[in-house]
Amino acid sequence: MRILVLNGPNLNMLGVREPAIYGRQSYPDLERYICTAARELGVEYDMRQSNYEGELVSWIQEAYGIYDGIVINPAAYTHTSIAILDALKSVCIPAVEVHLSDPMQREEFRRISFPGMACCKTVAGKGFDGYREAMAFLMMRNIEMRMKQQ
Ligand code: CA2
Repeated sequence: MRILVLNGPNLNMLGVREPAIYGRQSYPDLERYICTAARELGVEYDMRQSNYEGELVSWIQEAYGIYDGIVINPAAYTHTSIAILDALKSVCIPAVEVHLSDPMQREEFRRISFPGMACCKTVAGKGFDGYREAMAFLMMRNIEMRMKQQ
């Protein structure tokens, strides 16, 4: 089971500003967290962050045939990016949307998620643990799909 973990714009700034919303932990802390969670779950993963919509789209396209699942926090592109929605739809890889905060409890403009429309699950407001929950969900889904195919 190989999972691609994608993070959108400004998430590399974690821990630098807005600790009340996103916590005090940094992006390298998130990388360590994902590494530990993946080892415990027994999944392989790659994790990438970009401030560019097109780069995220390209990584999603390149995931086709390589990864069994995508965990994506599109950050601000959540609320604007039909390009990321279309990319997720085009590769047909099971995807889970993750948000550190709960956008539904914040400003009105955060209440729509375009990429979320192509995801089989959304985990929001659980901080780093949301990524672990997303990976565990994809792992279980993968096992169930394989059992059905037998
Ligand atoms: O809660 C989330 O994970 C978000 O995806 C984070 C995005 C926001 O636009 C979404 O509505 C919800 C923002 C990521 C920016 O992260 C920062 C980190 C430190 C300082 C400032 C921003």
